[in-house]
Amino acid sequence: DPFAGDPPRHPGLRISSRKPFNAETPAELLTERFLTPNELFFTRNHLPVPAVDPGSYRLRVEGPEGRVLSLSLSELRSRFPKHEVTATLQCAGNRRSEMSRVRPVKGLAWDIGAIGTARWGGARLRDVLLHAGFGEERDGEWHVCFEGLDADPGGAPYGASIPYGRAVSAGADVLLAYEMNGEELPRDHGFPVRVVVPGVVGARSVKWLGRVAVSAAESPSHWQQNDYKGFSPCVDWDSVDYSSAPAIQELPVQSAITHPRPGAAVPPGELTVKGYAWSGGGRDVVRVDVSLDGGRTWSVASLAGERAAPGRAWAWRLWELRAPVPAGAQLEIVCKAVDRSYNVQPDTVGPIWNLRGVLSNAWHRVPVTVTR
Ligand code: MTE
Ligand code: MO
Repeated sequence: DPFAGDPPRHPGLRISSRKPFNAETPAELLTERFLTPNELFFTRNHLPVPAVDPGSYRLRVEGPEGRVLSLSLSELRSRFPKHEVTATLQCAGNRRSEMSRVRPVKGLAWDIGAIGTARWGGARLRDVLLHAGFGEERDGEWHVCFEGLDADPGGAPYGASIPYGRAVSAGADVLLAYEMNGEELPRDHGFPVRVVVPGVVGARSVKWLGRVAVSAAESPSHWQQNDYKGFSPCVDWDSVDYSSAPAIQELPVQSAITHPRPGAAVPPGELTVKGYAWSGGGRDVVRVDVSLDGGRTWSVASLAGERAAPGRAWAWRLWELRAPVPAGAQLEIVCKAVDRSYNVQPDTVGPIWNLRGVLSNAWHRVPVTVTR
């Protein structure tokens, strides 16, 4: 069993597959805290968790003109300043189960919990690339490719890439992280070193990082080339051409209701609706609208937490709305967020349906009964 060496997991996680291990944070726990506790943070593994010995671990960074940098964990910690970033990671497939209710899709049946927020600590990728001999600018199109130490039975590692400009940008805050919420990275989240690309789909934040290379082409990995792309609802498995669509990087604006849960019965009086909202690319969420009647009338939710520096809003906003609800009412609670660029969420999921069930960000709708 290639998964026999996987680490133990918290029993509170909602499991969507055991081998490889995939599990999400239960919705009601998502907004209990601004920072998601490590043991409850969603886990998205495509392969067995590699056993990495921190003493012999080396990160291979391929510099210009064939020069290779090999960094031990202690060198990564001591040679580069530690930088900390609070960032939300979201899987491209978060909320896929709503999409598969329209028509079946291929992928894990995530509810709203394939998202979480942590305080990540590590070296800036920028500092490591500059140390390896790369410059701030590079003419032409370049990509920084990452390889994990996890590999499929044929030996192909998990891999992904991001554009060079994002990788070297000081403002993009891309990390080679060795800490998560003040602790060393847990094994499921990439011990000893992972990439964290704030504002970008989780798939590019490569865990168990083994190799960094700069290339004129995007990562040749299956997960960069033939997965994690969006398509029209008219595209099916016979007609799909993965080379025709760009790899997902920055994610669209997203929000969801964590409390109450669909189908719940709530007492009459004052109801507190809670949820999260986030947008990709560092665009801050400027407003969350909530409706209790399926979108006919709206109220503005209050956003908790601090506003981030412009263009660097990497973390979600938790929000809350208190409203009186009459005995016996049938509510359809809806939320929708607006980001700094005035991007909004689509009202229904049908028109954004796609065969892989990614980018599912329609208004979140939660039917609830008020008891008598
Ligand atoms: N990195 C490696 N090496 N292997 C993986 O399977 N999964 C990716 C990304 N990095 C993955 C990986 C995907 S699709 C997501 S959404 C995030 O890791 C999830 O990170 P987490 O498990 O720490 O939440
Ligand atoms: Mo993902």
